[in-house]
Amino acid sequence: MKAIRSLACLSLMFAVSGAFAADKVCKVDIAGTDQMTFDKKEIAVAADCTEVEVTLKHTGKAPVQQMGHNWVLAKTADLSGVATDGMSAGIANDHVKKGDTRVIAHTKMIGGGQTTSVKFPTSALKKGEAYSFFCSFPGHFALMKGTFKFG
Ligand SMILES: [Cu+2]
Repeated sequence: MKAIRSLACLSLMFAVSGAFAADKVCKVDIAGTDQMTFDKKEIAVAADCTEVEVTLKHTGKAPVQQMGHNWVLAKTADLSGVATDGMSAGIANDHVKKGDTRVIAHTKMIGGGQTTSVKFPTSALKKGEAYSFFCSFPGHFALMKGTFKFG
Protein backbone atom coordinates (compact mmCIF):
# COMPACT_ATOMS: atom_id res chain seq x y z
CA MET A 1 0.00 0.00 0.00
CA LYS A 2 2.78 2.34 0.99
CA ALA A 3 4.67 1.59 -2.22
CA ILE A 4 1.64 2.45 -4.36
CA ARG A 5 1.18 5.77 -2.63
CA SER A 6 4.80 6.80 -3.14
CA LEU A 7 4.56 5.80 -6.77
CA ALA A 8 1.53 8.08 -7.19
CA CYS A 9 3.47 10.84 -5.50
CA LEU A 10 6.39 10.34 -7.86
CA SER A 11 4.22 10.55 -10.97
CA LEU A 12 2.64 13.74 -9.64
CA MET A 13 6.11 15.23 -9.27
CA PHE A 14 6.86 14.37 -12.88
CA ALA A 15 3.61 15.97 -13.99
CA VAL A 16 4.46 19.19 -12.13
CA SER A 17 8.02 19.41 -13.45
CA GLY A 18 6.64 18.74 -16.92
CA ALA A 19 4.42 21.80 -16.61
CA PHE A 20 7.40 23.94 -15.66
CA ALA A 21 9.42 22.64 -18.58
CA ALA A 22 6.67 23.82 -20.93
CA ASP A 23 7.16 27.43 -19.83
CA LYS A 24 9.49 29.24 -22.15
CA VAL A 25 10.40 32.87 -21.58
CA CYS A 26 11.83 34.34 -24.76
CA LYS A 27 14.10 37.33 -24.31
CA VAL A 28 14.38 40.20 -26.72
CA ASP A 29 16.92 43.01 -26.46
CA ILE A 30 16.44 46.32 -28.22
CA ALA A 31 18.26 49.63 -27.99
CA GLY A 32 17.15 53.22 -28.51
CA THR A 33 19.56 55.99 -29.43
CA ASP A 34 19.93 59.77 -29.23
CA GLN A 35 19.35 59.77 -33.02
CA MET A 36 15.71 58.76 -32.45
CA THR A 37 16.20 55.21 -33.73
CA PHE A 38 15.77 51.64 -32.55
CA ASP A 39 18.53 49.19 -33.47
CA LYS A 40 15.92 46.69 -34.71
CA LYS A 41 13.26 46.93 -37.42
CA GLU A 42 11.79 43.53 -36.74
CA ILE A 43 11.26 41.26 -33.74
CA ALA A 44 10.20 37.65 -34.22
CA VAL A 45 8.92 35.51 -31.37
CA ALA A 46 8.56 31.74 -31.88
CA ALA A 47 5.20 30.06 -31.33
CA ASP A 48 6.51 27.91 -28.47
CA CYS A 49 7.36 30.94 -26.30
CA THR A 50 4.91 31.25 -23.41
CA GLU A 51 6.21 34.65 -22.30
CA VAL A 52 8.20 37.43 -23.88
CA GLU A 53 10.62 39.60 -21.93
CA VAL A 54 11.66 42.74 -23.77
CA THR A 55 14.61 44.72 -22.43
CA LEU A 56 15.01 48.24 -23.75
CA LYS A 57 18.32 50.01 -23.35
CA HIS A 58 18.74 53.70 -24.11
CA THR A 59 22.31 53.88 -25.40
CA GLY A 60 22.29 57.67 -25.73
CA LYS A 61 22.97 60.46 -23.24
CA ALA A 62 19.96 62.75 -23.66
CA PRO A 63 17.55 63.11 -20.71
CA VAL A 64 14.09 61.51 -20.79
CA GLN A 65 12.26 64.85 -21.26
CA GLN A 66 14.27 65.55 -24.40
CA MET A 67 14.84 62.13 -26.02
CA GLY A 68 12.79 59.66 -23.97
CA HIS A 69 12.12 56.20 -25.36
CA ASN A 70 9.79 53.38 -24.47
CA TRP A 71 8.72 50.18 -26.18
CA VAL A 72 5.03 49.77 -26.91
CA LEU A 73 3.37 46.78 -28.57
CA ALA A 74 0.01 46.97 -30.36
CA LYS A 75 -1.71 45.64 -33.45
CA THR A 76 -0.35 47.45 -36.50
CA ALA A 77 -3.90 48.68 -37.19
CA ASP A 78 -3.96 50.37 -33.74
CA LEU A 79 -0.49 51.93 -33.93
CA SER A 80 -1.39 55.47 -35.00
CA GLY A 81 -4.35 55.67 -32.60
CA VAL A 82 -2.27 54.50 -29.64
CA ALA A 83 0.54 56.90 -30.59
CA THR A 84 -1.82 59.87 -30.98
CA ASP A 85 -3.50 59.26 -27.61
CA GLY A 86 -0.06 58.69 -26.06
CA MET A 87 1.11 62.17 -27.06
CA SER A 88 -1.39 63.84 -24.74
CA ALA A 89 -1.03 61.20 -21.99
CA GLY A 90 2.09 62.96 -20.70
CA ILE A 91 5.51 61.73 -19.73
CA ALA A 92 4.37 60.85 -16.19
CA ASN A 93 2.19 58.16 -17.83
CA ASP A 94 5.03 57.07 -20.12
CA HIS A 95 3.06 58.61 -23.01
CA VAL A 96 0.56 55.75 -22.91
CA LYS A 97 -3.12 56.55 -22.35
CA LYS A 98 -4.28 55.11 -19.02
CA GLY A 99 -6.25 51.89 -19.46
CA ASP A 100 -5.65 51.74 -23.21
CA THR A 101 -6.77 48.19 -24.06
CA ARG A 102 -5.15 48.42 -27.50
CA VAL A 103 -1.74 48.36 -25.79
CA ILE A 104 -0.59 44.74 -25.44
CA ALA A 105 2.55 45.61 -23.49
CA HIS A 106 4.76 48.62 -22.83
CA THR A 107 7.83 49.60 -20.88
CA LYS A 108 8.25 52.83 -18.97
CA MET A 109 9.81 55.85 -20.65
CA ILE A 110 13.56 56.08 -20.08
CA GLY A 111 16.39 58.51 -20.81
CA GLY A 112 20.01 58.07 -21.89
CA GLY A 113 21.97 55.41 -20.02
CA GLN A 114 18.89 53.74 -18.57
CA THR A 115 17.49 50.25 -19.07
CA THR A 116 13.97 48.94 -18.54
CA SER A 117 12.06 45.78 -19.31
CA VAL A 118 8.58 44.36 -19.62
CA LYS A 119 7.34 40.78 -19.54
CA PHE A 120 4.03 39.63 -21.00
CA PRO A 121 2.35 36.31 -21.88
CA THR A 122 2.06 35.24 -25.51
CA SER A 123 -1.53 34.25 -24.73
CA ALA A 124 -2.19 37.95 -25.48
CA LEU A 125 -1.03 37.36 -29.07
CA LYS A 126 -2.67 35.69 -32.04
CA LYS A 127 -0.74 33.85 -34.71
CA GLY A 128 -0.89 35.58 -38.08
CA GLU A 129 -1.99 38.95 -36.63
CA ALA A 130 0.04 41.99 -37.74
CA TYR A 131 1.71 43.63 -34.73
CA SER A 132 4.02 46.60 -34.48
CA PHE A 133 6.28 47.93 -31.77
CA PHE A 134 7.10 51.59 -31.47
CA CYS A 135 8.18 54.42 -29.16
CA SER A 136 5.28 56.61 -28.04
CA PHE A 137 7.34 59.70 -27.16
CA PRO A 138 5.67 62.52 -29.15
CA GLY A 139 6.95 62.51 -32.73
CA HIS A 140 9.11 59.40 -32.38
CA PHE A 141 6.90 56.69 -33.84
CA ALA A 142 7.42 57.85 -37.42
CA LEU A 143 11.04 56.65 -37.16
CA MET A 144 10.99 54.41 -34.11
CA LYS A 145 8.81 51.50 -35.12
CA GLY A 146 9.10 47.99 -36.44
CA THR A 147 7.19 44.80 -37.08
CA PHE A 148 6.57 42.21 -34.39
CA LYS A 149 5.96 38.67 -35.54
CA PHE A 150 4.54 35.84 -33.47
CA GLY A 151 4.30 32.25 -34.55
CU1 LIG B 1 11.59 57.53 -28.47
